[in-house]
Amino acid sequence: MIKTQNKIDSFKKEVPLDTDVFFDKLRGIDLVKTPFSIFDVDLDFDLLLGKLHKSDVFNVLSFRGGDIFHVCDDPNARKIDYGKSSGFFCLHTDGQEFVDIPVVAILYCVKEGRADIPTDFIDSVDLVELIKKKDLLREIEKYDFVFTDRNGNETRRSIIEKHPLTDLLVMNISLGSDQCSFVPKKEDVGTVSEGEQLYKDISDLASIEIAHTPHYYKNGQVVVFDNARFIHGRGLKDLKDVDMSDKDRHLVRLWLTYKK
Ligand SMILES: O=C(O)CCC(=O)C(=O)O
Ligand SMILES: [Fe+2]
Repeated sequence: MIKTQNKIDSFKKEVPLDTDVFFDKLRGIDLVKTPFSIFDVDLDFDLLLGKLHKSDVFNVLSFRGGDIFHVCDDPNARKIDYGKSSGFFCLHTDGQEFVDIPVVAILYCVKEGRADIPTDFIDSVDLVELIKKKDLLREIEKYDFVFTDRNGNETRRSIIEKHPLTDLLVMNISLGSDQCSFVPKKEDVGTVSEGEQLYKDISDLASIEIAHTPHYYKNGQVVVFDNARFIHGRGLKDLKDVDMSDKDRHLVRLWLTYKK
């Protein structure tokens, strides 16, 4: 199995960068070679957003009308509003409701809180390899992945897809979520209950057999990752069954696509 850790070459402490320098680094990232980076930044978020909007490289993808999303506890949130709760958050690709999912995802730590609840990352390329090794590819091909948003709108996509920037096969999905399912492509090729079982089996493979890389935040840290390749969640490996919560944790999430 390919170990995710080997591909993360910037798991090193850096002197805090200022916003201009961080923006230049962000612009210079070759996401194919470096799908995951961590920076310590003395960040002026408005300045960064202004630069991104003027950039010839990126588009900022808005979510529910805003450019940024505050990942922090909100007492009025529903159970499935993971980003607004401080508990467990299942494995997912960000922005599944978009046809072109955000390729670059940024998580910026405003407040680390208790600092022992990580965002856990897995490489979906590892998951595809494991699926091939277990001879599950043909079974998977009978089904589509369906994501149902909070208003009941469905997004349907292939379970395994070609990465938008490379020929790698990746998975842009959520696993272990009540909002998602594997649905037969055609009635005569698979059944609903077999699709449900397969979804559960793949979720188990991803949570147990694939290497997870946890990232524990420190204030001011920015994680930049290839969201078309890495799947992530909160507190997955060790904390999943614990009643964990961190009301002081505050991240800011930002999504980018590349200009064509
Ligand atoms: O809080 C985390 O660790 C992850 C948050 C996240 O994945 C999201 O808001 O999309
Ligand atoms: Fe996320």
